[in-house]
Amino acid sequence: MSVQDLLAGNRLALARTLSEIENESPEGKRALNELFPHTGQARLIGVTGAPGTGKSTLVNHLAYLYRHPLQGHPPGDVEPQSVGIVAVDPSSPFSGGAVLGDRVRMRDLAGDAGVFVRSMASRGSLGGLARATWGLVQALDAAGYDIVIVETVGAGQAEVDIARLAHTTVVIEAPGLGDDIQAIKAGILEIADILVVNKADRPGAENTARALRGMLELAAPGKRFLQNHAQVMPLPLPPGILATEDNAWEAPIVQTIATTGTGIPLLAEEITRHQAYLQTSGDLIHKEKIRLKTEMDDLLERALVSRWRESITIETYQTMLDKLVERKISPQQAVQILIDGENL
Ligand SMILES: Nc1nc2c(ncn2[C@@H]2O[C@H](COP(=O)(O)OP(=O)(O)OP(=O)(O)O)[C@@H](O)[C@H]2O)c(=O)[nH]1
Ligand SMILES: [Mg+2]
Repeated sequence: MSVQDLLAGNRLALARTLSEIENESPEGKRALNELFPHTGQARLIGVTGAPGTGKSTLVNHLAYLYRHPLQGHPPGDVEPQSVGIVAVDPSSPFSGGAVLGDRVRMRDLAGDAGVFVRSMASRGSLGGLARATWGLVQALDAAGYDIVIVETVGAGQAEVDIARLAHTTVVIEAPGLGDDIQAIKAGILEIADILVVNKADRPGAENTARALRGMLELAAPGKRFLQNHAQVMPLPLPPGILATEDNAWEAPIVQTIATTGTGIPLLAEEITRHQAYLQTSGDLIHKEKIRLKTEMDDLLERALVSRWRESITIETYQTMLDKLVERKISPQQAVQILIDGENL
């Protein structure tokens, strides 16, 4: 079972490699190196939102639509697209029996060779989760899935980071959760390329949509910035494209009923429109650069910390901690000494 098998479309090889990547094993790391030149082809869609807003149900319908394009008519996709799904979904994993039994569509997807679903329990550090998700997405991309969808529970910065892996980020709200305000707090609106008000069959959907529209209008018009942590990068436009408010992407608001599939073709249409926008505006190249920079920086930080750890003994570290507690040195001085490797 090798990377070659994975590239040739062997599902078992893919499943095993995904486990190695998730465990950050040496085999997993090796596989990622070998797979990397084969990545960069898939369309990456992030779906995030508060718990229970209907993300999994919606992702299923969306995947179903990509598999059966003639029924739902997403523009541009006449051929069925293969779909890889990563669900970072601790509360209701895709593989869970109850969830599977719940949904007809899901059973339809289960037997489909053009669909690969991987759910990942949230464990360990959140940074580790983002890193593992990145790896899984790269493997599915290299395995040739046309579309890779990542579902995360939008709760904090780590989820925002995970969502940032995507070319198109879909943020899901539902009426009556009172989470439109929370969404702002979590910085989630900032990352939304498309906003969905799911559970449009429930009362209050109109109000939620209206509240979101109000918030979007309050936000700076003409979003010409890609946010990367605290750093904001202005986007130099490719030649021939003028930075006017006309060609800036404005996040549309789509109302859906994920349980019946209502509104999903419209959502697919908006996703296609956003991805066309990324191509023509030059944002795709910038997103790609920022994505790769984020990953490299993260790995660099980890590598430097572990290299540093190897360079000092636990005794040195402990002594420094003792001095700190005794208030003989300040935390800044401690760090200085530990990094410079000065004798104590
Ligand atoms: N009425 C109604 N219920 C919905 C709709 N979409 C999803 N649900 C229900 O909402 C519940 C949660 O749906 P999920 O798809 O599991 O939501 P989720 O956002 O993936 O949940 P977590 O992964 O646990 O955060 C399920 O009982 C769904 O059947 C909808 O459009 N209308
Ligand atoms: Mg879910």
